[in-house]
Amino acid sequence: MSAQISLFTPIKLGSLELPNRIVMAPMTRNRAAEGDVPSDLIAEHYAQRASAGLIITEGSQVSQQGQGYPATPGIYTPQQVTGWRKVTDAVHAKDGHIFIQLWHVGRISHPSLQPEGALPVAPSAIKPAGEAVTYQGMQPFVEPHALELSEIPGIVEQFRVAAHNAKAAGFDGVEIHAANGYLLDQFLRDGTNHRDDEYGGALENRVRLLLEVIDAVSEAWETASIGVRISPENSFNDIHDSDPQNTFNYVAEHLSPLALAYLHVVEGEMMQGTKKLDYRQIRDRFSGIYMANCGYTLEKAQAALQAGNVDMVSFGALYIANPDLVERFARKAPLNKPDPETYYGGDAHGYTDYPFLEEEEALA
Ligand code: 8OZ
Repeated sequence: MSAQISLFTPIKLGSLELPNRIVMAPMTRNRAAEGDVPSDLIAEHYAQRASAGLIITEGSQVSQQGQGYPATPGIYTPQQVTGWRKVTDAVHAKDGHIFIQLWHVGRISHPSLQPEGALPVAPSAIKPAGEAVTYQGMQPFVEPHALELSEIPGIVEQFRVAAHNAKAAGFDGVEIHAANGYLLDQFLRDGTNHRDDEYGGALENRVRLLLEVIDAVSEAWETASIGVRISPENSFNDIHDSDPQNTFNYVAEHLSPLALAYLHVVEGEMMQGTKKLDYRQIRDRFSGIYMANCGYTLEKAQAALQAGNVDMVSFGALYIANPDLVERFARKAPLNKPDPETYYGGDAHGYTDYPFLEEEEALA
């Protein structure tokens, strides 16, 4: 009998030996303390989920300019690094593994969140449809400032410094957020990138900033500890590409030689859960670990692994409500239902108070 690969088959990720292929997906929860510092509550939340093969933190802005929502934790001040150190210590104390997601939102911000009320930055001066989430409530997006060629090294520098900070904070690796309509994705997709310099137009140019960021991050981390997240067809944050299959086949092909930790792919429309592209084409162009996300269940994940379509699977909403998702999957136990009312902001309720299976059994 040939052993079938399953979610419970260990996997080597760079120098890490992960006990399973179940990943906690990065999720914004807006619970950082004053100064956008990760708190003890955040440390408890992640430590509760340490049995995941890998935890990827919520997006952590690489600068104040990179912030687009209230109370998201940063990775650019000494206090934030100290806060994240508590998180990594708490996860490591439970034998978990944790990467931090490095995030710059680009145009998905608002002057009220920016240093000195400045305009958010983007590849081109194209205003997103919709509203920004601010401390004063929802406010219409503004037309962003199109980055001058001379300003682009400053963006790369923000990621370089953040990568060093992530090392000081004790993470096992970093994930570069190039998905979901944020800055790096705004460069990749032609709906938001109308530049006519070496960062726009041809695919070779649109992928340039991502490659420069990876290069800068690899000053602090070997590439085997750097993951990249993309979302080829996700329209969240009013983004689109005229030829997503070709664009992201190209991205996968050009990331492949870098020997990254993994390529993390949001397969489909994040909010609707629909899927149109052929993700096998992307997977086949990337020689490293392919991590899939978007609407996977235990059954779908096992089938995708066995078909050879994926190597690891990340779970979002299921991880909000089930700190012991690994055990629940292993025992095919019932799952707690997440409450969308407590996703963004608030306190321990809906964050660290979802029950573990053993607590439920003790009460039964
Ligand atoms: C939902 C709400 C706020 C942020 C992403 C960081 O989509 C996010 C995000 C999602 O990557």
